[in-house]
Amino acid sequence: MSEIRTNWTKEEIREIYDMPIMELIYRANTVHREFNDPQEVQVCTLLSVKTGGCPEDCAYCPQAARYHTDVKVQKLLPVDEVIQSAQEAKDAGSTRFCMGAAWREVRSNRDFDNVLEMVKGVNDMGMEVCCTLGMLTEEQAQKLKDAGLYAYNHNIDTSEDHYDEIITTRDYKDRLDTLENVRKTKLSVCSGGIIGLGESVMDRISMIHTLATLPEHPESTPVNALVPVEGTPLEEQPMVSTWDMVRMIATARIVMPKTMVRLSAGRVRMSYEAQTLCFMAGANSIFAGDKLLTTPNPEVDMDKELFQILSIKPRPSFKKGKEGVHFDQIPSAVEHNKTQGIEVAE
Ligand code: SAM
Ligand code: DTB
Ligand code: SF4
Repeated sequence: MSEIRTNWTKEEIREIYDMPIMELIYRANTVHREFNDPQEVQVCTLLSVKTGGCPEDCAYCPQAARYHTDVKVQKLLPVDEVIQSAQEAKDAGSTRFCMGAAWREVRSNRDFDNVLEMVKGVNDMGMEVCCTLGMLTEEQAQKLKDAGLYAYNHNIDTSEDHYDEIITTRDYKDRLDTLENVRKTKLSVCSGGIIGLGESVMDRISMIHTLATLPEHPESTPVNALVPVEGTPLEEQPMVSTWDMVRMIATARIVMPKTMVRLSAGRVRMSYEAQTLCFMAGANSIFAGDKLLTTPNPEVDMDKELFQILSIKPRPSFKKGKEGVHFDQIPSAVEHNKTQGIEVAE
């Protein structure tokens, strides 16, 4: 059995990233099979519950108020509308529902109280609930957890060195502090980044190194390919190649064997064959639904067809690792799985 290590060096990670691509995919797939069911892929749905008007300056983001994009500013959605969307996502086969807000940070106010209601409602439906709301204190993380949150997404986005080229309105340490606050409450941690921001290969290695040397690996790591949006400073960035996505996913899989590696933004421009290579390289999670937060994603029917071709089965909610030992913190959801006839080991 390969070891779970948090002491990787950048040199070791670079050696993995630079392997001949077929060797890299083979190694990543071997690690993947050791720790995960290779036929199982997690299906998550994203919903932007508060869109646009964000005060931050993330150079990739269509929701930053200072850039002139087509995104229409929308205040927080009503709770019942969000629950309705979660129900539709569940009916379409999603087991994780991720709510995103174009906020710099969580403010403890009426909007936050409404988000807590949304979390409670979606958790009661038996879905894993995830939020991505910007920076968070430990106290706010605890409130979310108490409401039934399962995971919190906060990306480091790129390397510490490249970070200042992309975001100036908060620093790298703020991001790591939020991850630490989330970890302290024992919420599941989701953190990854984006490629195609004009970073070097060493920046990519450095980003993976930061994630893989956290005291505990994130339970999920999204690998996003930049979706260049007109009006943002990165609108002219060239398309990320499939080979680069495969290298990132395979490297993340090898150094963080148990982590759910999510093939995230950018899938809309990938063929079935390109996505298949990503699954072989160890990706085991996707966002489904024809929209991410504000940009397009493949049609649900296309994903269904791809899953059929590859005999992939969606991963049930609240499952932890290959053996299917589920998280013990949300009993109502566990009960739900049983009533749905989803087999989970106790
Ligand atoms: N405002 C919160 C924050 O920044 O943490 C949550 C929402 S934010 C949109 C979530 C993540 O989406 C970002 O950290 C970034 O990794 C990703 N993202 C945003 N725009 C993107 C784009 N154009 N292409 C790829 N990923 C993007
Ligand atoms: C993540 O890493 N990717 C998702 C999710 N976490 C929140 C967001 C992708 C957003 C892509 C641009 C958009 O649709 O606005
Ligand atoms: Fe705001 Fe998040 Fe977009 Fe940055 S990534 S501009 S914080 S919504």
